Amino acid sequence: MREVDAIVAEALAVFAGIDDADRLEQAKARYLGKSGALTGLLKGLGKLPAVERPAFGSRINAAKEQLETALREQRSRIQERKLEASLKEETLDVTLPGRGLGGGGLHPVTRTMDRIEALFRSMGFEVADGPEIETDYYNFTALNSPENHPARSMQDTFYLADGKHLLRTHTSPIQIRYLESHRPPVRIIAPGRVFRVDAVDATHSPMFHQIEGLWVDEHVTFAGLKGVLIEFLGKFFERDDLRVRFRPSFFPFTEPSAEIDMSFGEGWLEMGGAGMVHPNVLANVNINSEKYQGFAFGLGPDRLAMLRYGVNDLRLFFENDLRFLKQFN
Ligand code: 2NM
Repeated sequence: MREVDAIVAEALAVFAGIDDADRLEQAKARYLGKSGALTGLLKGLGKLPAVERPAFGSRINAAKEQLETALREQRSRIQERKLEASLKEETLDVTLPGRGLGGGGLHPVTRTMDRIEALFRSMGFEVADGPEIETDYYNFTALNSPENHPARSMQDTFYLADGKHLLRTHTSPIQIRYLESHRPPVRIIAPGRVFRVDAVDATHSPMFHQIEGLWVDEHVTFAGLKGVLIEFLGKFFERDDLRVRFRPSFFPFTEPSAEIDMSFGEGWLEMGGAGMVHPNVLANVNINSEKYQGFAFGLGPDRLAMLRYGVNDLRLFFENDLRFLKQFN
């Protein structure tokens, strides 16, 4: 049997010479483990004369504690050295600026809508909003659309499965809702998404955008309508060679009605529709059409965006290919 002091001295020397955490635990097992050297001495305790046992036992316990303390110190020394080494090795300069996230940007149609809204605001129009899911009443009936009008067919309009709702086919329901809660003078634009059953090609999509305008007051005239639209188109396209033309047309909600055409240089482009609000529409929102008149118009922001940015295919706006969208920011 080896002397306790000799074992302790040996263990302390061994521990001090180890610089690896796993090997240190293995060394610990050799002295303090189940079949370790100190544990072996403790097992021999029973063979000693009874009077010597307490002193020997406490001597061994003191030795154990001494080794445990040495182990703790050596563990933290190993950890410290490891940290120092990795700090020396990994050069991390925390004072460098971060890489940052890629900057986002607004969609070209959103930018166009914002621009249109700003121009109409400068002419005294408020911006109104409303739901994309509508009822038959707000989308058609209140707008003087006859029960058998083809626009109401399943071929043209998306109906919800509940049989009560549809996806608005224009933003006019916003105007109706606004007129239910506001009295003239009313001067608003209603921008938003609209939905029609349409095959997708370079100029058609089942979802597109609209901005409708409405001005209701005493003495509102068709001449005023022409003035507002010519002013708007001139400011939007920033061109002094711009010509605007009003062609007779038909809409259930306006009378008279017109198509708005525009030209810079060759040919005419159809920009939207317009007209004087039909007396039946005013009656539906309890406005006396003997006293008040209104004009209304509808514009296609997707089309305006295509012309402004020189995009020849509407589908590019809704495919969300970043290679396309990144060019606008
Ligand atoms: C258009 C063309 C003509 C229109 C009518 C109304 C309302 F609600 F006042 F009756 N809002 N928008 C209108 C008129 C829309 O889009 C081509």
